Amino acid sequence: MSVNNSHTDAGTAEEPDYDAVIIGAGFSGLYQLHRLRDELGLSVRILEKADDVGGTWYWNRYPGARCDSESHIYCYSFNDDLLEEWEWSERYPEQPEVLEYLRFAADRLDLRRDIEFGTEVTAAAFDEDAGRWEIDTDDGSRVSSQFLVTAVGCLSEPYVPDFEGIDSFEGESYHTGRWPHEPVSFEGKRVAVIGTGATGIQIIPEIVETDVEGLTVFQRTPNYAVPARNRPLGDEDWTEIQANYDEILAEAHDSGFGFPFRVRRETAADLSMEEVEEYLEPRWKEGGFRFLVAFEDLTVNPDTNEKVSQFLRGKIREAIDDPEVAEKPVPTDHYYATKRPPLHTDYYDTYNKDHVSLVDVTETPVERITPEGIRTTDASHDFDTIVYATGFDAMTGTLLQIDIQGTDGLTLEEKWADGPQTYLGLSAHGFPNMFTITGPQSPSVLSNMPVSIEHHVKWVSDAIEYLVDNDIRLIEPTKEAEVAWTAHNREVAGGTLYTTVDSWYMNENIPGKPTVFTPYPGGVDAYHDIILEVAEKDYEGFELTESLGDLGRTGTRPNLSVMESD
Ligand code: NA7
Repeated sequence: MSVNNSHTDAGTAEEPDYDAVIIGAGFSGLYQLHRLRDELGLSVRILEKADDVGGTWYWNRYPGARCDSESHIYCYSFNDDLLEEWEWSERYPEQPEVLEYLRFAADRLDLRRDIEFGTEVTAAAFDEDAGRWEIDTDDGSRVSSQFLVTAVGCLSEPYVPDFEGIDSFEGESYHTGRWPHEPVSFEGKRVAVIGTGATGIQIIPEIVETDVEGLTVFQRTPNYAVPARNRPLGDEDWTEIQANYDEILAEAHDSGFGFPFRVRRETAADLSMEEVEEYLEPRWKEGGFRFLVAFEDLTVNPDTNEKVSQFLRGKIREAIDDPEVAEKPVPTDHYYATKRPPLHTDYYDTYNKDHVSLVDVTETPVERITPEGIRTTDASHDFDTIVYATGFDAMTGTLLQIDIQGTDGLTLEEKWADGPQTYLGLSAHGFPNMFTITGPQSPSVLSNMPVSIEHHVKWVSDAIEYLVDNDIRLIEPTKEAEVAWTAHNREVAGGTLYTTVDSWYMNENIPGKPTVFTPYPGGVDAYHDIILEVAEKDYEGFELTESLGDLGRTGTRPNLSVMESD
Protein backbone atom coordinates (compact mmCIF):
# COMPACT_ATOMS: atom_id res chain seq x y z
CA MET A 1 0.00 0.00 0.00
CA SER A 2 1.22 3.49 -0.71
CA VAL A 3 -0.64 6.68 -0.13
CA ASN A 4 1.95 8.64 -1.95
CA ASN A 5 -0.29 9.04 -4.98
CA SER A 6 0.86 12.39 -6.27
CA HIS A 7 4.56 11.81 -5.64
CA THR A 8 7.06 9.15 -6.44
CA ASP A 9 7.71 6.86 -3.52
CA ALA A 10 11.38 7.61 -3.56
CA GLY A 11 11.10 11.37 -3.98
CA THR A 12 14.43 12.79 -5.06
CA ALA A 13 17.86 12.04 -3.68
CA GLU A 14 17.94 15.54 -2.18
CA GLU A 15 14.43 15.40 -0.78
CA PRO A 16 13.11 11.92 -0.19
CA ASP A 17 9.35 11.42 0.06
CA TYR A 18 7.67 9.15 2.56
CA ASP A 19 4.12 8.28 3.31
CA ALA A 20 4.83 9.00 6.95
CA VAL A 21 7.63 10.52 8.97
CA ILE A 22 7.79 9.81 12.68
CA ILE A 23 9.81 11.98 15.03
CA GLY A 24 11.39 9.90 17.80
CA ALA A 25 12.43 6.26 18.27
CA GLY A 26 11.21 5.63 21.80
CA PHE A 27 8.34 3.37 22.86
CA SER A 28 5.85 5.25 20.65
CA GLY A 29 7.91 5.81 17.54
CA LEU A 30 9.07 2.20 17.31
CA TYR A 31 5.58 0.78 17.53
CA GLN A 32 4.24 3.42 15.14
CA LEU A 33 6.86 2.48 12.56
CA HIS A 34 5.95 -1.19 12.90
CA ARG A 35 2.23 -0.56 12.46
CA LEU A 36 2.51 1.76 9.49
CA ARG A 37 5.28 -0.09 7.70
CA ASP A 38 4.59 -3.74 8.45
CA GLU A 39 0.80 -3.74 8.71
CA LEU A 40 -0.20 -0.99 6.28
CA GLY A 41 2.78 -1.33 3.93
CA LEU A 42 3.56 2.38 3.91
CA SER A 43 6.95 3.96 3.32
CA VAL A 44 7.96 5.29 6.72
CA ARG A 45 11.01 6.94 8.23
CA ILE A 46 11.83 7.67 11.85
CA LEU A 47 14.06 10.66 12.48
CA GLU A 48 15.79 10.31 15.85
CA LYS A 49 18.14 12.74 17.55
CA ALA A 50 19.97 10.08 19.61
CA ASP A 51 22.29 7.48 18.16
CA ASP A 52 20.14 4.60 19.34
CA VAL A 53 16.53 3.72 20.08
CA GLY A 54 15.06 4.23 23.56
CA GLY A 55 13.78 7.80 23.83
CA THR A 56 13.55 8.76 27.47
CA TRP A 57 15.37 5.54 28.41
CA TYR A 58 18.27 6.50 26.19
CA TRP A 59 18.76 9.88 27.85
CA ASN A 60 17.85 9.28 31.52
CA ARG A 61 20.79 7.09 32.52
CA TYR A 62 21.53 8.61 35.92
CA PRO A 63 22.33 6.24 38.80
CA GLY A 64 19.12 4.80 40.19
CA ALA A 65 17.04 5.59 37.07
CA ARG A 66 14.28 3.04 37.26
CA CYS A 67 10.79 2.73 35.91
CA ASP A 68 8.03 3.30 38.48
CA SER A 69 5.63 1.02 36.58
CA GLU A 70 5.99 -2.67 37.29
CA SER A 71 8.06 -4.28 34.59
CA HIS A 72 5.59 -6.91 33.40
CA ILE A 73 3.14 -4.18 32.41
CA TYR A 74 5.74 -1.70 31.18
CA CYS A 75 5.99 -3.33 27.80
CA TYR A 76 4.34 -3.79 24.42
CA SER A 77 1.25 -5.96 24.49
CA PHE A 78 0.66 -6.22 20.74
CA ASN A 79 3.07 -9.00 19.92
CA ASP A 80 2.98 -12.45 21.55
CA ASP A 81 6.58 -13.25 20.60
CA LEU A 82 7.87 -10.15 22.38
CA LEU A 83 5.79 -11.03 25.42
CA GLU A 84 6.97 -14.61 25.51
CA GLU A 85 10.63 -14.03 24.77
CA TRP A 86 11.34 -11.22 27.23
CA GLU A 87 11.61 -11.81 30.96
CA TRP A 88 12.14 -8.88 33.26
CA SER A 89 14.56 -9.42 36.09
CA GLU A 90 13.04 -7.15 38.76
CA ARG A 91 9.67 -5.87 39.88
CA TYR A 92 10.67 -2.43 38.52
CA PRO A 93 13.11 -2.38 35.62
CA GLU A 94 16.26 -0.31 35.83
CA GLN A 95 17.06 2.05 32.96
CA PRO A 96 19.61 -0.27 31.26
CA GLU A 97 17.05 -3.08 31.21
CA VAL A 98 14.30 -0.95 29.66
CA LEU A 99 16.77 0.32 27.07
CA GLU A 100 17.81 -3.26 26.34
CA TYR A 101 14.16 -4.24 25.97
CA LEU A 102 13.56 -1.50 23.40
CA ARG A 103 16.69 -2.53 21.52
CA PHE A 104 15.42 -6.10 21.55
CA ALA A 105 12.01 -5.01 20.21
CA ALA A 106 13.64 -2.88 17.49
CA ASP A 107 15.79 -5.82 16.41
CA ARG A 108 13.02 -8.44 16.53
CA LEU A 109 10.77 -6.21 14.41
CA ASP A 110 13.66 -5.23 12.14
CA LEU A 111 12.99 -1.54 12.69
CA ARG A 112 16.50 -0.05 12.60
CA ARG A 113 16.75 0.01 8.80
CA ASP A 114 14.07 2.70 8.72
CA ILE A 115 15.45 4.87 11.48
CA GLU A 116 17.82 7.74 10.84
CA PHE A 117 19.81 8.15 14.04
CA GLY A 118 21.72 11.27 15.03
CA THR A 119 19.17 13.38 13.17
CA GLU A 120 17.33 16.13 14.97
CA VAL A 121 14.19 17.56 13.42
CA THR A 122 14.42 21.34 13.57
CA ALA A 123 11.33 22.35 11.59
CA ALA A 124 8.26 20.95 9.90
CA ALA A 125 6.03 22.99 7.61
CA PHE A 126 2.79 21.96 5.95
CA ASP A 127 2.86 22.69 2.23
CA GLU A 128 -0.78 23.49 1.47
CA ASP A 129 -0.42 23.15 -2.30
CA ALA A 130 1.14 19.72 -2.12
CA GLY A 131 -0.79 18.65 0.98
CA ARG A 132 2.45 17.36 2.47
CA TRP A 133 4.79 18.03 5.35
CA GLU A 134 8.30 19.33 4.61
CA ILE A 135 10.58 18.32 7.45
CA ASP A 136 13.98 19.89 8.07
CA THR A 137 16.77 18.35 10.09
CA ASP A 138 19.87 19.70 11.80
CA ASP A 139 22.18 18.42 9.06
CA GLY A 140 20.49 20.77 6.61
CA SER A 141 18.52 18.10 4.77
CA ARG A 142 14.80 17.98 4.11
CA VAL A 143 12.34 15.12 3.70
CA SER A 144 8.71 15.24 2.76
CA SER A 145 5.80 13.11 3.92
CA GLN A 146 2.05 12.94 3.74
CA PHE A 147 1.68 12.19 7.45
CA LEU A 148 3.70 13.54 10.33
CA VAL A 149 3.59 11.63 13.61
CA THR A 150 5.28 13.19 16.60
CA ALA A 151 6.49 10.56 19.06
CA VAL A 152 8.73 12.84 21.07
CA GLY A 153 7.74 11.84 24.60
CA CYS A 154 6.26 13.98 27.35
CA LEU A 155 9.39 14.59 29.40
CA SER A 156 12.26 14.98 26.97
CA GLU A 157 13.36 18.58 27.14
CA PRO A 158 15.51 18.99 30.29
CA TYR A 159 14.94 22.08 32.37
CA VAL A 160 17.72 23.83 34.26
CA PRO A 161 16.65 26.87 36.28
CA ASP A 162 18.18 30.11 35.16
CA PHE A 163 20.33 30.54 38.28
CA GLU A 164 22.55 33.55 38.21
CA GLY A 165 26.19 32.58 37.71
CA ILE A 166 25.33 29.04 36.57
CA ASP A 167 28.17 28.94 34.04
CA SER A 168 30.74 30.13 36.53
CA PHE A 169 30.78 26.86 38.49
CA GLU A 170 34.22 25.30 38.26
CA GLY A 171 33.28 21.76 39.27
CA GLU A 172 31.28 19.19 37.31
CA SER A 173 27.59 19.66 36.73
CA TYR A 174 25.00 17.33 35.24
CA HIS A 175 21.33 17.33 34.45
CA THR A 176 19.83 13.92 35.18
CA GLY A 177 18.01 13.91 31.85
CA ARG A 178 21.29 14.27 29.91
CA TRP A 179 23.46 11.99 31.98
CA PRO A 180 26.81 11.05 30.38
CA HIS A 181 27.35 7.59 28.94
CA GLU A 182 30.57 7.17 30.89
CA PRO A 183 30.37 6.51 34.64
CA VAL A 184 30.39 9.57 36.88
CA SER A 185 32.44 9.15 40.05
CA PHE A 186 31.29 10.69 43.32
CA GLU A 187 34.17 9.22 45.30
CA GLY A 188 35.52 11.68 47.85
CA LYS A 189 33.41 14.48 46.38
CA ARG A 190 31.14 17.07 47.88
CA VAL A 191 27.94 16.74 45.88
CA ALA A 192 24.80 18.86 45.61
CA VAL A 193 21.50 17.58 44.26
CA ILE A 194 18.93 20.24 43.38
CA GLY A 195 15.39 18.89 43.12
CA THR A 196 13.34 16.29 44.98
CA GLY A 197 10.90 15.12 42.31
CA ALA A 198 10.74 11.49 41.15
CA THR A 199 14.28 11.76 39.76
CA GLY A 200 15.94 13.42 42.75
CA ILE A 201 14.30 10.84 45.02
CA GLN A 202 15.84 8.05 42.89
CA ILE A 203 19.35 9.43 42.54
CA ILE A 204 19.89 10.70 46.11
CA PRO A 205 20.05 7.25 47.84
CA GLU A 206 22.32 5.99 45.04
CA ILE A 207 24.82 8.80 45.54
CA VAL A 208 24.77 8.23 49.29
CA GLU A 209 25.74 4.60 48.72
CA THR A 210 28.97 5.66 46.95
CA ASP A 211 32.12 6.89 48.69
CA VAL A 212 30.84 10.43 48.45
CA GLU A 213 32.33 12.80 51.00
CA GLY A 214 29.14 14.72 51.56
CA LEU A 215 25.75 15.18 49.93
CA THR A 216 23.58 18.27 50.25
CA VAL A 217 20.03 18.12 48.93
CA PHE A 218 18.38 21.39 47.90
CA GLN A 219 14.65 20.92 48.26
CA ARG A 220 11.98 23.39 47.19
CA THR A 221 8.82 21.28 47.53
CA PRO A 222 8.80 18.08 49.57
CA ASN A 223 7.02 15.17 47.96
CA TYR A 224 5.06 12.18 49.21
CA ALA A 225 7.18 9.19 48.19
CA VAL A 226 5.81 5.69 48.70
CA PRO A 227 8.21 2.73 49.03
CA ALA A 228 8.71 0.93 45.72
CA ARG A 229 9.60 -2.39 47.41
CA ASN A 230 11.61 -3.56 44.47
CA ARG A 231 12.65 -7.21 44.35
CA PRO A 232 14.01 -9.67 41.84
CA LEU A 233 11.45 -11.59 39.81
CA GLY A 234 12.00 -15.32 39.85
CA ASP A 235 10.76 -18.25 37.78
CA GLU A 236 7.69 -18.60 39.94
CA ASP A 237 6.71 -14.98 39.34
CA TRP A 238 7.15 -15.45 35.63
CA THR A 239 5.19 -18.64 35.43
CA GLU A 240 2.29 -16.90 37.10
CA ILE A 241 2.56 -13.78 34.95
CA GLN A 242 2.76 -15.79 31.73
CA ALA A 243 -0.24 -17.90 32.76
CA ASN A 244 -2.36 -14.79 33.23
CA TYR A 245 -0.71 -12.32 30.88
CA ASP A 246 -3.69 -11.80 28.60
CA GLU A 247 -6.01 -10.95 31.49
CA ILE A 248 -3.40 -8.76 33.20
CA LEU A 249 -2.82 -6.71 30.07
CA ALA A 250 -6.50 -6.51 29.23
CA GLU A 251 -7.20 -5.20 32.70
CA ALA A 252 -4.40 -2.64 32.42
CA HIS A 253 -5.75 -1.41 29.09
CA ASP A 254 -9.23 -1.00 30.51
CA SER A 255 -8.43 0.85 33.73
CA GLY A 256 -8.22 4.45 34.89
CA PHE A 257 -4.42 4.67 35.11
CA GLY A 258 -3.33 1.87 32.77
CA PHE A 259 -2.52 -0.47 35.66
CA PRO A 260 -4.13 -3.84 36.31
CA PHE A 261 -4.72 -2.97 39.95
CA ARG A 262 -8.26 -2.98 41.20
CA VAL A 263 -9.43 0.01 43.18
CA ARG A 264 -10.96 -1.67 46.20
CA ARG A 265 -12.68 1.23 47.94
CA GLU A 266 -14.57 4.17 46.60
CA THR A 267 -13.79 6.68 49.29
CA ALA A 268 -12.20 7.29 52.69
CA ALA A 269 -14.76 9.94 53.54
CA ASP A 270 -16.79 7.50 55.64
CA LEU A 271 -13.75 6.08 57.48
CA SER A 272 -12.08 7.25 60.67
CA MET A 273 -8.34 7.94 60.52
CA GLU A 274 -7.77 4.71 62.42
CA GLU A 275 -9.72 2.73 59.82
CA VAL A 276 -7.84 4.48 57.00
CA GLU A 277 -4.54 3.50 58.60
CA GLU A 278 -5.62 -0.10 58.96
CA TYR A 279 -6.72 -0.18 55.34
CA LEU A 280 -3.64 1.56 53.95
CA GLU A 281 -0.97 -0.25 55.96
CA PRO A 282 -0.94 -3.47 53.85
CA ARG A 283 -1.01 -1.40 50.67
CA TRP A 284 1.94 0.66 51.87
CA LYS A 285 3.78 -2.58 52.67
CA GLU A 286 2.99 -3.85 49.17
CA GLY A 287 4.41 -0.61 47.80
CA GLY A 288 4.41 1.06 44.40
CA PHE A 289 1.48 2.43 42.47
CA ARG A 290 -0.77 -0.22 44.04
CA PHE A 291 -0.89 2.27 46.91
CA LEU A 292 -2.02 5.02 44.55
CA VAL A 293 -5.23 3.22 43.67
CA ALA A 294 -6.31 2.64 47.26
CA PHE A 295 -9.34 4.94 46.99
CA GLU A 296 -11.23 5.78 43.84
CA ASP A 297 -11.86 9.41 44.79
CA LEU A 298 -8.25 10.17 45.81
CA THR A 299 -7.73 12.95 43.27
CA VAL A 300 -11.16 14.51 43.51
CA ASN A 301 -12.16 14.33 47.16
CA PRO A 302 -10.18 16.53 49.59
CA ASP A 303 -11.42 14.52 52.56
CA THR A 304 -10.13 11.20 51.23
CA ASN A 305 -6.91 12.76 50.05
CA GLU A 306 -6.20 14.53 53.31
CA LYS A 307 -6.50 11.21 55.17
CA VAL A 308 -4.11 9.47 52.77
CA SER A 309 -1.72 12.45 52.89
CA GLN A 310 -1.81 12.38 56.68
CA PHE A 311 -0.97 8.67 56.66
CA LEU A 312 2.05 9.33 54.42
CA ARG A 313 3.24 12.29 56.49
CA GLY A 314 3.30 9.97 59.49
CA LYS A 315 5.41 7.45 57.58
CA ILE A 316 7.95 10.13 56.62
CA ARG A 317 8.27 11.32 60.20
CA GLU A 318 8.75 7.74 61.39
CA ALA A 319 11.55 7.14 58.89
CA ILE A 320 13.81 9.99 60.01
CA ASP A 321 15.45 9.85 63.44
CA ASP A 322 16.00 13.57 64.11
CA PRO A 323 12.53 15.13 64.59
CA GLU A 324 13.75 18.53 63.40
CA VAL A 325 15.19 17.11 60.17
CA ALA A 326 12.13 14.89 59.77
CA GLU A 327 9.82 17.90 59.38
CA LYS A 328 11.65 19.21 56.30
CA PRO A 329 10.68 16.51 53.78
CA VAL A 330 7.08 16.36 55.03
CA PRO A 331 4.74 17.94 52.47
CA THR A 332 2.08 20.14 53.95
CA ASP A 333 1.29 22.43 51.03
CA HIS A 334 -0.35 20.02 48.62
CA TYR A 335 -2.44 16.87 48.40
CA TYR A 336 -0.83 13.50 47.70
CA ALA A 337 -0.52 12.64 43.98
CA THR A 338 -1.44 16.12 42.79
CA LYS A 339 2.23 16.43 41.86
CA ARG A 340 3.64 13.33 40.15
CA PRO A 341 3.94 10.84 43.04
CA PRO A 342 7.44 9.35 43.30
CA LEU A 343 8.34 5.87 44.48
CA HIS A 344 11.43 5.44 46.62
CA THR A 345 13.97 2.99 47.92
CA ASP A 346 15.61 4.14 51.16
CA TYR A 347 15.13 7.81 50.27
CA TYR A 348 14.06 9.04 53.70
CA ASP A 349 16.70 6.93 55.42
CA THR A 350 19.42 8.97 53.68
CA TYR A 351 18.62 11.85 56.04
CA ASN A 352 19.74 9.68 58.97
CA LYS A 353 23.31 9.67 57.65
CA ASP A 354 25.84 12.10 59.04
CA HIS A 355 27.22 13.11 55.67
CA VAL A 356 23.81 14.06 54.21
CA SER A 357 22.11 17.39 54.77
CA LEU A 358 18.94 18.99 53.50
CA VAL A 359 18.56 22.65 52.59
CA ASP A 360 15.03 23.95 52.32
CA VAL A 361 15.28 26.60 49.60
CA THR A 362 11.91 28.05 50.47
CA GLU A 363 13.49 29.17 53.75
CA THR A 364 16.90 30.05 52.31
CA PRO A 365 16.58 30.46 48.53
CA VAL A 366 19.44 29.91 46.12
CA GLU A 367 20.94 33.32 45.40
CA ARG A 368 23.42 32.25 42.80
CA ILE A 369 25.78 29.56 41.60
CA THR A 370 29.38 30.54 42.37
CA PRO A 371 32.65 29.12 40.98
CA GLU A 372 32.88 27.08 44.20
CA GLY A 373 29.28 25.97 44.62
CA ILE A 374 25.90 27.34 45.64
CA ARG A 375 25.18 30.46 47.63
CA THR A 376 21.88 30.60 49.46
CA THR A 377 20.57 33.63 51.34
CA ASP A 378 22.25 32.44 54.54
CA ALA A 379 25.35 30.47 53.51
CA SER A 380 27.88 29.54 50.84
CA HIS A 381 28.13 25.81 50.13
CA ASP A 382 31.20 24.47 48.30
CA PHE A 383 30.82 21.52 45.95
CA ASP A 384 32.80 19.44 43.49
CA THR A 385 29.66 18.30 41.65
CA ILE A 386 26.19 19.76 41.18
CA VAL A 387 23.42 17.47 39.98
CA TYR A 388 20.39 19.21 38.53
CA ALA A 389 17.36 16.96 39.09
CA THR A 390 15.21 19.91 38.12
CA GLY A 391 12.87 18.24 35.67
CA PHE A 392 11.67 18.97 32.18
CA ASP A 393 9.83 21.42 30.02
CA ALA A 394 7.08 18.84 30.12
CA MET A 395 4.26 17.89 27.74
CA THR A 396 4.73 20.62 25.13
CA GLY A 397 8.42 21.55 25.54
CA THR A 398 9.89 19.13 23.02
CA LEU A 399 7.21 19.75 20.40
CA LEU A 400 7.64 23.48 20.67
CA GLN A 401 11.41 23.18 20.27
CA ILE A 402 10.61 22.19 16.71
CA ASP A 403 9.43 25.02 14.49
CA ILE A 404 6.16 23.42 13.40
CA GLN A 405 4.18 25.47 10.91
CA GLY A 406 0.68 24.53 9.83
CA THR A 407 -1.74 26.18 7.42
CA ASP A 408 -1.80 29.96 6.88
CA GLY A 409 1.70 30.23 8.32
CA LEU A 410 0.47 29.55 11.86
CA THR A 411 3.09 27.96 14.10
CA LEU A 412 2.28 25.53 16.89
CA GLU A 413 4.04 27.86 19.29
CA GLU A 414 1.70 30.71 18.33
CA LYS A 415 -1.32 28.45 18.47
CA TRP A 416 -0.44 27.17 21.93
CA ALA A 417 0.69 30.51 23.35
CA ASP A 418 -2.10 30.33 25.96
CA GLY A 419 -1.74 26.59 26.47
CA PRO A 420 -2.29 23.55 24.29
CA GLN A 421 -5.45 23.35 22.19
CA THR A 422 -6.00 19.97 20.62
CA TYR A 423 -8.66 17.58 19.54
CA LEU A 424 -8.34 14.44 21.68
CA GLY A 425 -4.71 15.24 22.45
CA LEU A 426 -3.97 13.68 19.09
CA SER A 427 -4.34 16.45 16.57
CA ALA A 428 -4.67 20.21 16.17
CA HIS A 429 -6.77 22.41 13.92
CA GLY A 430 -4.53 24.06 11.31
CA PHE A 431 -2.11 21.12 11.32
CA PRO A 432 -3.56 18.61 8.86
CA ASN A 433 -2.22 15.05 8.76
CA MET A 434 -0.24 15.60 11.96
CA PHE A 435 -0.73 13.27 14.92
CA THR A 436 0.75 13.73 18.39
CA ILE A 437 1.33 10.45 20.24
CA THR A 438 0.63 10.99 23.96
CA GLY A 439 0.19 14.67 23.18
CA PRO A 440 -1.06 17.26 25.67
CA GLN A 441 -4.75 16.80 26.61
CA SER A 442 -4.45 13.03 26.42
CA PRO A 443 -3.97 10.80 29.52
CA SER A 444 -0.23 10.28 28.83
CA VAL A 445 1.70 11.05 32.04
CA LEU A 446 -1.32 10.25 34.20
CA SER A 447 -1.03 6.64 33.10
CA ASN A 448 1.25 3.69 32.66
CA MET A 449 2.76 5.09 29.48
CA PRO A 450 2.96 1.97 27.25
CA VAL A 451 -0.81 1.52 27.59
CA SER A 452 -1.58 5.06 26.46
CA ILE A 453 1.05 4.80 23.75
CA GLU A 454 -0.48 1.63 22.35
CA HIS A 455 -3.95 3.18 22.38
CA HIS A 456 -2.69 6.16 20.41
CA VAL A 457 -0.52 4.26 17.95
CA LYS A 458 -3.36 1.88 17.10
CA TRP A 459 -5.79 4.75 16.73
CA VAL A 460 -3.46 6.72 14.44
CA SER A 461 -2.72 3.62 12.36
CA ASP A 462 -6.40 2.84 12.00
CA ALA A 463 -7.12 6.45 11.02
CA ILE A 464 -4.44 6.39 8.35
CA GLU A 465 -5.72 3.06 7.06
CA TYR A 466 -9.22 4.53 6.86
CA LEU A 467 -7.93 7.53 4.90
CA VAL A 468 -6.03 5.34 2.48
CA ASP A 469 -8.94 2.95 1.99
CA ASN A 470 -11.30 5.85 1.33
CA ASP A 471 -8.92 7.80 -0.85
CA ILE A 472 -8.84 10.72 1.54
CA ARG A 473 -5.83 13.02 1.36
CA LEU A 474 -6.19 15.14 4.46
CA ILE A 475 -7.51 14.81 7.99
CA GLU A 476 -7.78 17.82 10.26
CA PRO A 477 -9.88 18.47 13.34
CA THR A 478 -12.45 21.21 13.04
CA LYS A 479 -12.04 24.29 15.16
CA GLU A 480 -15.30 23.47 16.94
CA ALA A 481 -14.12 20.00 17.87
CA GLU A 482 -10.88 21.38 19.21
CA VAL A 483 -12.60 24.10 21.24
CA ALA A 484 -14.99 21.53 22.71
CA TRP A 485 -12.17 19.11 23.63
CA THR A 486 -10.09 21.84 25.21
CA ALA A 487 -13.09 23.04 27.22
CA HIS A 488 -13.88 19.47 28.23
CA ASN A 489 -10.29 18.92 29.35
CA ARG A 490 -10.36 22.05 31.48
CA GLU A 491 -13.72 21.20 32.95
CA VAL A 492 -12.64 17.72 34.01
CA ALA A 493 -9.35 19.07 35.41
CA GLY A 494 -11.26 21.76 37.28
CA GLY A 495 -13.15 19.05 39.17
CA THR A 496 -9.93 17.48 40.45
CA LEU A 497 -7.39 18.36 43.12
CA TYR A 498 -4.61 18.50 40.49
CA THR A 499 -5.32 22.15 39.88
CA THR A 500 -4.78 23.09 43.53
CA VAL A 501 -0.96 23.06 43.35
CA ASP A 502 1.86 24.36 41.17
CA SER A 503 3.31 21.46 39.21
CA TRP A 504 4.59 20.47 35.81
CA TYR A 505 1.15 18.94 35.16
CA MET A 506 -0.03 22.55 35.42
CA ASN A 507 2.80 23.85 33.20
CA GLU A 508 3.99 25.84 36.20
CA ASN A 509 7.54 24.56 36.55
CA ILE A 510 8.77 26.64 33.60
CA PRO A 511 8.76 30.42 34.03
CA GLY A 512 6.61 32.12 31.43
CA LYS A 513 4.54 29.11 30.42
CA PRO A 514 0.77 29.62 30.68
CA THR A 515 -0.80 28.02 33.73
CA VAL A 516 -3.06 25.29 32.44
CA PHE A 517 -3.53 21.63 33.25
CA THR A 518 -1.90 19.70 30.38
CA PRO A 519 -2.72 15.96 30.53
CA TYR A 520 -6.28 14.59 30.24
CA PRO A 521 -7.47 13.64 33.73
CA GLY A 522 -10.67 11.76 32.81
CA GLY A 523 -9.03 8.30 32.97
CA VAL A 524 -7.43 6.03 30.40
CA ASP A 525 -10.51 3.82 30.05
CA ALA A 526 -12.99 6.69 29.58
CA TYR A 527 -10.61 8.44 27.18
CA HIS A 528 -10.06 5.30 25.15
CA ASP A 529 -13.82 4.85 24.75
CA ILE A 530 -14.06 8.43 23.47
CA ILE A 531 -11.39 8.10 20.80
CA LEU A 532 -12.75 4.74 19.65
CA GLU A 533 -16.22 6.23 19.34
CA VAL A 534 -14.85 9.10 17.24
CA ALA A 535 -13.25 6.55 14.90
CA GLU A 536 -16.40 4.44 14.74
CA LYS A 537 -18.34 7.52 13.71
CA ASP A 538 -16.09 7.99 10.69
CA TYR A 539 -13.78 10.37 12.50
CA GLU A 540 -16.39 12.67 13.85
CA GLY A 541 -14.99 16.11 14.59
CA PHE A 542 -12.43 15.84 11.82
CA GLU A 543 -12.65 17.38 8.40
CA LEU A 544 -11.70 14.84 5.75
CA THR A 545 -10.57 16.08 2.36
CA GLU A 546 -10.71 13.71 -0.56
CA SER A 547 -8.55 15.60 -3.00
CA LEU A 548 -6.56 18.76 -2.84
CA GLY A 549 -8.70 21.77 -3.60
CA ASP A 550 -11.73 20.06 -2.07
CA LEU A 551 -13.49 22.07 0.56
CA GLY A 552 -13.81 19.05 2.74
CA ARG A 553 -16.06 16.06 2.81
CA THR A 554 -17.78 16.05 6.13
CA GLY A 555 -17.09 19.22 8.01
CA THR A 556 -18.73 17.44 10.93
CA ARG A 557 -19.11 19.00 14.30
CA PRO A 558 -17.95 17.05 17.33
CA ASN A 559 -20.50 14.95 19.09
CA LEU A 560 -20.41 16.55 22.49
CA SER A 561 -22.19 13.59 24.05
CA VAL A 562 -19.09 11.42 23.69
CA MET A 563 -17.13 13.96 25.65
CA GLU A 564 -19.09 13.79 28.83
CA SER A 565 -16.90 12.06 31.33
CA ASP A 566 -18.12 10.57 34.55
P1 NA7 B 1 10.19 17.12 38.50
O1 NA7 B 1 9.16 16.22 39.03
O2 NA7 B 1 9.78 18.30 37.70
O3 NA7 B 1 11.09 17.59 39.73
C1 NA7 B 1 11.97 18.66 39.61
C2 NA7 B 1 12.45 19.05 40.97
O4 NA7 B 1 13.31 20.17 40.84
C3 NA7 B 1 11.31 19.48 41.89
O5 NA7 B 1 11.60 19.07 43.19
C4 NA7 B 1 11.37 21.00 41.77
O6 NA7 B 1 10.80 21.67 42.85
C5 NA7 B 1 12.85 21.20 41.70
N1 NA7 B 1 13.20 22.51 41.16
C6 NA7 B 1 12.88 22.99 39.94
N2 NA7 B 1 13.35 24.25 39.82
C7 NA7 B 1 13.96 24.56 40.99
C8 NA7 B 1 14.61 25.70 41.48
N3 NA7 B 1 14.72 26.79 40.74
N4 NA7 B 1 15.13 25.66 42.72
C9 NA7 B 1 15.00 24.54 43.47
N5 NA7 B 1 14.39 23.43 43.06
C10 NA7 B 1 13.87 23.43 41.84
O7 NA7 B 1 11.22 16.32 37.58
P2 NA7 B 1 11.79 14.86 37.76
O8 NA7 B 1 12.92 14.70 36.80
O9 NA7 B 1 12.04 14.56 39.17
O10 NA7 B 1 10.60 13.96 37.33
C11 NA7 B 1 10.04 14.12 36.03
C12 NA7 B 1 9.36 12.86 35.60
O11 NA7 B 1 10.30 12.04 34.95
C13 NA7 B 1 8.85 11.98 36.64
O12 NA7 B 1 7.67 12.37 37.15
C14 NA7 B 1 8.75 10.66 35.93
O13 NA7 B 1 7.57 10.61 35.16
C15 NA7 B 1 9.90 10.68 35.06
P3 NA7 B 1 9.23 22.07 42.81
O14 NA7 B 1 8.48 20.80 43.05
O15 NA7 B 1 8.97 22.63 41.44
O16 NA7 B 1 9.07 23.08 43.87
